[in-house]
Formats: sequence, structure tokens, C-alpha cells
Amino acid sequence: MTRQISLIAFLAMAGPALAQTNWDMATPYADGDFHTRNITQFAEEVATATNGQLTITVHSSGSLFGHPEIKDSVRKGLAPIGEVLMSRLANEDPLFEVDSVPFLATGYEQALKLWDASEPAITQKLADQGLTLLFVVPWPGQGIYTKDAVSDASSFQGQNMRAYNAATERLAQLLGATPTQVEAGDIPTAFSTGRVSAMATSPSTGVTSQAWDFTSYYTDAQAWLPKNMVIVNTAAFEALPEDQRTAIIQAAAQAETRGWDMSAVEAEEATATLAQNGMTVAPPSEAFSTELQAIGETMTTEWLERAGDAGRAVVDAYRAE
Ligand code: PCA
Repeated sequence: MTRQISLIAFLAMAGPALAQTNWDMATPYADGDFHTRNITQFAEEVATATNGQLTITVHSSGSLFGHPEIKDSVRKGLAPIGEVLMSRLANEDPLFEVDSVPFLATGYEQALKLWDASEPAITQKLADQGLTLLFVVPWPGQGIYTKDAVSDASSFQGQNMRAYNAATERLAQLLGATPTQVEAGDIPTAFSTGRVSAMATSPSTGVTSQAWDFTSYYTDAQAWLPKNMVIVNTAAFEALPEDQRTAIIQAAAQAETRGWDMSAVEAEEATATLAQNGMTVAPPSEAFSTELQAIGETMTTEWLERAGDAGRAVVDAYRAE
């Protein structure tokens, strides 16, 4: 009798404890990046909504898995959830890099339209791999960091330019520079060791990497808004009780709205921070702007060739909006 009672008491205590789940979440980006602040808040909201039954531990700066491994780690369930730059999946399908074609969509309104047009196909591609897309958030419009003033594309001749995906590699080539892949967290070292001397990225990543320590000019081209996406292993997601799945979906919807707002605020504030730290911030010269537009057209044509009918359908839907 005593034994039975203690067994019941044990089960009553153990029951809720056993239902507690912790998910490790991998992201390549630093704690201070607005994307990481956003997913940290997402994690807190999930914990609150589930009364602590589902907690998410954010591992920033590639500390759980490096950027190139994160997507496959989530697919294999090594990490149930993760964040990656969507365009890093370009080698799988050109659709993933539609947001990194220069000047196809500039500004938040166009970026959102492009996302609306591409979301169904991208969500499906991920679903085919056992991945559920929770939400996407864009980085601010991309500009170009250099040591010297940029008169036109000839300024890039002979320079090593940092790239973070296939599209930025192609951009560097078209500018006459030599591309080198460098993760966001390695930017300061890549500049200080002379591996690179120029880069295209957002004002946010310029601030996070303290670009004023190694460059002096920011050409505010606002050429494209690449997105981060938060993905979850579908099997791990479906194994959760329904209330926890609902909590995730609701927190994800909030994180998406909040993230787009944060990005727009960042675009202003981070650009101002670059100037406050002594950088010369200016739009591209007329000559450079014309060259950049031409590069954008070349890259759009190349992308459409690679992406075939599926790509054409996305661009048609985007332009019809
Ligand atoms: N920051 C990331 C991706 C795009 C951006 O603005 C990076 O530079 O790696």
C-alpha cells in the first residue's frame, strides 16, 4: 500500500517534469544582432506561453553549428530549430536566393512583395526536406564598405571583396574584384589580416563588426534585402503537444512582424551609427549607380536562366503585385 501510494506520488511529480522539453537553437549571428535579439524574444515568448514546458536555448555566433552546417543539422534533427541566411541555400535551388539579386526588390515594401511571391514555392521546397519554415526577417538594404572613396566600379579592380553567399561572390566578380567567403563573425579578422579590403553588407553588420575600424566609406546602395529564416525539424515539431505547437506558431507570427519592424528601425539607426563613428556615408555616385544597376540587370538575367520556369513564375507574380 505504502509502495503504491509512493509510486503514484512519484508519477504525479515526474509527469510534468518529463513533459518539459528544451530545444537548442543554432544561429550564425552574434548576440547583439537584431535578428538574434528577435529570436531570443521569440524563445522567451514560447517559454511564457507554455509555462516553461517548452524552452528554447539560443546558441549564437555559430557556437552550436557553423553557418554551413545549420540547415542540415536541423534537417537531421541534431538541432530541432535553427536560423540561416536563406540565400545560403542557393546551391540547392536558385529560388532561395531570389532576395539577393541586386535591385530586383529594394526597400521593405518591395522586399515584402517579393516574399509574398516566393513564399509558397520556398515553403514547399523546405517541407519536401522535412523542414517547417517558421518565419523570415530581412536584413536592411545592402551597401558597400571600402577603405577609399568609390568613384565608379574601377575602384574595385584588384581588391579582395568579402562575400557571404553566391550572389555576393558574383557581385564582386562583376565589380572586377576577387570574392572571398567570410562569415559575419570573422569580418574584423579578415580585414585586419588583409584577406579582404571591401564588402557588401547591411549597416547592421557594419555596426556589429565595427566597420569603422577597417573601412572609411559606406556607399548606401540599398541594393537588396537578404532574409534570415527560422526553420524547425518537422518531425520534432509534430512530436510536441498541440498547445506547444500553437505557442510556437503564434510566437513565430509575432517575431516575423516584430523582426521586419526592427529591421526598418535598424536601417536608419545603424546607418547613423556608421556616420557617428567617422565613416563617410553617401549614396553611390551617378556613374557607380549606373554600373550597379547594369550589374543588377545582368544578375537578374543570370538568375532567371538558372531558376527556369519556377523562377519566372515568382518574378511574374512579384511584378504583377
Ligand atoms: N549581414 C549578413 C548577411 C547580410 C547582412 O546584412 C552578413 O553580412 O553576413
